[in-house]
Amino acid sequence: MAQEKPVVVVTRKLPDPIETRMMELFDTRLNRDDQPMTGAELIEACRMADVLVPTVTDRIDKGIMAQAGPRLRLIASFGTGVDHIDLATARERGITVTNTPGVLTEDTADMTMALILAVSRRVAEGERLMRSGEWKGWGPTTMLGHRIWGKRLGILGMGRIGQALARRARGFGLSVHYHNRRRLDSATEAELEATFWESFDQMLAHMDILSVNCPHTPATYHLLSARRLKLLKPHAIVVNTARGEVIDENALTRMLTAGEVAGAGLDVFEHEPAVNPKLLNLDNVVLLPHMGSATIDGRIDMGEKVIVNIKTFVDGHKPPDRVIEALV
Ligand code: 8YV
Repeated sequence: MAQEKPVVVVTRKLPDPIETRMMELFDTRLNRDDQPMTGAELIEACRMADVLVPTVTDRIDKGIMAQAGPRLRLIASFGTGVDHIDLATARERGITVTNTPGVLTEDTADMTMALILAVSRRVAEGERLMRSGEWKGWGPTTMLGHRIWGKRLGILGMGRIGQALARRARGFGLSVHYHNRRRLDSATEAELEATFWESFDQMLAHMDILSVNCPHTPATYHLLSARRLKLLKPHAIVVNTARGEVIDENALTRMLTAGEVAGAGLDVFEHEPAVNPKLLNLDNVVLLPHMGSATIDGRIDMGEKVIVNIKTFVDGHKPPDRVIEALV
């Protein structure tokens, strides 16, 4: 790899300045029409590439990696979550994996706050009413939502995004509660004025708003199971800008339909791009197409991180955003 430029296969269309820079630096193969790759195309990409740049829409599982060529040494994922990559197999096969942490934090926290407001204050419903042409004018008891000031927000997963959400939430008068594998250090906890709940179950039973901000791992799959969703108060709302798999989507849909959960703001889904069709008919639900981090600024920052990770790797150094280091 020292003399020749490494072959870098990018699975989706990235912002123009990123693609231009990648073309200058590497022997880059772009996906100009942005069609997600089929399994066969991904296998072909893994065979020919020194470096693969996938996104959340590419499932790089054991089967795909088993057919990778010997030259594939780095998977420089364009995104923070790495649940679409079989990390154990990558490690066994000597493939380093990197991601793009940190640069999506503020945008995703903004979108989480937007969903909390949209669900509580019926923003999407009001907008639909205006566009339907059915609005009959102001009324003292029409379109009433719920005040968020003074309510309790429970954050599941107090990493970068959870903490950025907590900072925003305080400005909106919410009291911040959280459950996390590890408790924050006392200085951060004090700065965020956040209350730690060791028991997720107990936290659920006391919250008005629950926000999911943890990654999807085997340990967090369906963490919000039917049993746990039942612990929520009936007036509680659930917001998810992390990964659909953390919530049992069918159970949540049933409970929203039955009025056992008051509302939900969902940016992510268990089987993307499929969405439980029953959700589409519910007025108390705001649905977004996985756009929590979708700002041009964020996408360029992500692309720059991908470039730094590849460049340091091909120059023989340790890339900064290693999720795993290869075993061999
Ligand atoms: C990204 C995300 O847009 O980075 C993540 O983990 O969920 C998204 O915000 C997507 O993953 C890009 O691959």
